[in-house]
Amino acid sequence: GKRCKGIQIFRPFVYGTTAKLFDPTTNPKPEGTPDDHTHSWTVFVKGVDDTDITYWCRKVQFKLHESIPNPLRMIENTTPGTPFQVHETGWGEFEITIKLYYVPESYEKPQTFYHHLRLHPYGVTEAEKEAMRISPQIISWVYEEQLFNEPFESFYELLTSP
Ligand code: SLL
Repeated sequence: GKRCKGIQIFRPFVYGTTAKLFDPTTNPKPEGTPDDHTHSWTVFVKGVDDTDITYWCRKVQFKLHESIPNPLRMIENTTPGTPFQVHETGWGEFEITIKLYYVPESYEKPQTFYHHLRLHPYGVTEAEKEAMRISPQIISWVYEEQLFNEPFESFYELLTSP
């Protein structure tokens, strides 16, 4: 195939973590969770407002801390419009390596991002404290735009067909 010369296409997405402290009323600890685990958390990659991204993003690998069983998690075949995500429990913060794999039509190499799993509310504003009192979770989300530079013609069609 041929590349579309001079064309750049951006596709927005969101990635990040959401964590919740275990609490008997708001977030009870599931049976069998190790005693030292203090939080449940999720790391995800998804479309903005849960729009589908599976037409350009084929799968996502999350590399967790090596203290966690099976730290390499490959997530694929999600229903379009639902996040690529991993749920876990634990006690500590660490850097998560997120690797995006693109659809084969793109001929793009996988791309790596790094994201800090945030469990503790530091540096929060009064407004954020109030929001956390109502819905106690620690959110660390990043908005990103995936750039496809001079995409192949067949991939360009995939990207731009409704
Ligand atoms: C560090 N920040 O760099 C620490 C590591 C690791 C967190 C934190 C284990 C969970 C499990 C867990 O929460 N690890 O046992 O499944 O040394």
